[in-house]
Amino acid sequence: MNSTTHPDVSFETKGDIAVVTLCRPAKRNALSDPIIAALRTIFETLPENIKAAVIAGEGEHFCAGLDLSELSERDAGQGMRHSRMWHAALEHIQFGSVPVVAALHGAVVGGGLELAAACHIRVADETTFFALPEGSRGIFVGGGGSVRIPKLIGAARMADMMLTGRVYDAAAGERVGLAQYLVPPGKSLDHAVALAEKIAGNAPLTNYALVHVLPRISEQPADHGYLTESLISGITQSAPEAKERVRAFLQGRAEKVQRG
Ligand code: 1HE
Repeated sequence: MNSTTHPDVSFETKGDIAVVTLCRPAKRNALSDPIIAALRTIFETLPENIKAAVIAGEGEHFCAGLDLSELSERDAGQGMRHSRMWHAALEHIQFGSVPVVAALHGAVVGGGLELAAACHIRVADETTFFALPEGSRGIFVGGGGSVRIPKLIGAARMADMMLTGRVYDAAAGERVGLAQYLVPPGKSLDHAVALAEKIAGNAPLTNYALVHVLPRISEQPADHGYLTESLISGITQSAPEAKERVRAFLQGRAEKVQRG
């Protein structure tokens, strides 16, 4: 299947994996309002057979952030509503029906980093660089970056990126937590798809718990978190699929944990 909701975003499926690609390379995949709307629609309406998704970018760069050419005419109220529109779209990625892997290369800057931060796993190739140039443009993040990025790297590093224009290369980005995987140039999409295929093989309830419950637990006070954990733990292990998976291991039919 191959369909699009906007010419600057492509949607393809590979079995039970969806691959969503920003296709505006001439503008470095700058995120226009129609692209944000298309991402929302895609993640809000993923077909039921899709078990995991990948977001990638066409051309030399993953994404140059907000389309700055759309910024000039907004007043304060419109600016706030615009930011809320990004929030709603990226919520459908972070808290949608499946885990999402970002395949990064080249520029992952501004709103591009905010988009990547809404995904569950980030794979960077060695050409990747991360920056938050909003500071030098006289603006602030508006796509949820101030909530999500400190959770990856801490508020101090995010403030440094915005105050000083500091750019993290791929290796430094992986070291501080902007990406969880670092792969050779040109390999991030393949690696992301391979991870998505692995994720798609998990029990659906476990994936649901990781997308919807883990981030909530991490925001709860510890005693609430332990209680929520016990509830989701009981629910996941009661599923027939979990019982069969444990039985398969005990009978020597399941994959073992391998040394990394
Ligand atoms: C753009 C954008 C954009 C490129 N909006 N048009 N983001 C930024 O401040 C990053 C701005 N972009 C850059 O710093 C560079 O473009 C890159 C490092 C990403 C790539 O450099 P390069 O040399 O490969 O490309 P280029 O020549 O700078 O750009 C090619 C074209 O893309 C050019 O247009 P052209 O018509 O002159 O060919 C650029 O103007 C255009 N372009 N980036 C619009 N961002 C929810 S709040 C989020 C807040 C933000 O994200 S603020 C934006 C942060």
